[in-house]
Amino acid sequence: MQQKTTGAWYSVEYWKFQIGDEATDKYRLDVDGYSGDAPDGLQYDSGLSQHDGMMFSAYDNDNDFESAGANCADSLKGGWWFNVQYSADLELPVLHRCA
Ligand SMILES: [Ca+2]
Ligand SMILES: [Ca+2]
Repeated sequence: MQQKTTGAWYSVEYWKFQIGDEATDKYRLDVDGYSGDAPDGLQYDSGLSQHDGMMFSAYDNDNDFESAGANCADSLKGGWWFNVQYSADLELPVLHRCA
């Protein structure tokens, strides 16, 4: 990935990157391992920003863990393996409010 402000390139490699099926697993993300010079945005922490193990959410398919009922994919205008209130992406450490 390329950082917008500096133009510098960074990379990340996972030794496991697996997506579950739609019918029974809602495209659940399973990543393991990490190496590279970009932040590990998918396994950022073990709490609210953890994407590993999450199901995929879209604007019309709320599979996140946000308990108040908000749909992270709808409020943030994009599909992702959202967790609870905050969400990291591959360009971490930017954190987004979900609801
Ligand atoms: Ca995993
Ligand atoms: Ca939700």
